[in-house]
Amino acid sequence: MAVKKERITKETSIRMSVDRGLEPSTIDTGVGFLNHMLDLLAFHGHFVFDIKVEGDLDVDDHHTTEDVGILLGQSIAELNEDKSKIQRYGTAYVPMDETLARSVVDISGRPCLHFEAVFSSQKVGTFDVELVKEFFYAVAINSRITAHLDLIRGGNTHHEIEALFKAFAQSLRIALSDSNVNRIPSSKGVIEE
Ligand SMILES: [Mn+2]
Repeated sequence: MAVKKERITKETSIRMSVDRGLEPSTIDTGVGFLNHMLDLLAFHGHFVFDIKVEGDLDVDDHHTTEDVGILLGQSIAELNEDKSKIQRYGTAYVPMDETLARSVVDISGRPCLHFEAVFSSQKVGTFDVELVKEFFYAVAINSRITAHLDLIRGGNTHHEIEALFKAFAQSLRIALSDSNVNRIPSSKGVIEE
């Protein structure tokens, strides 16, 4: 069942639908590079996104990027995956040519982001590279997922960011995939919602 959300503030108006699946996504944030990264995230994470944003891009890309992260995190949290069926942990290393990124996630119910990436430049096209951390922070906190993202080897900045998004997507897909064990993957017997 798709999670549908709307969020309207003085900075952004966002309409978003998030589902699991392999169908193509429809993404229009008004920020080309962010569209590209969200498309990768959906594709490699086995998500279907329908996202439409009207943001204050005359200021910069900050509010749009952060608010999409907030709503995406909330939506992922509300997908209501059956916790007794999921792997819970996911690890992925993803190379993008000369660059290498790693993402390790825990569907823990305990929001936490460790983000370590020294990017080779501050802009990709018109996109502020510092917004990558803001995006992942918003997703992790609002989805209540623990995520450790590391850029292990850098090079081209577009590649660096793309590798991080693909690694995060892969790790999330693994963590949400079927464990084939009908048991909550916690010795405590419960994963906080
Ligand atoms: Mn690319």
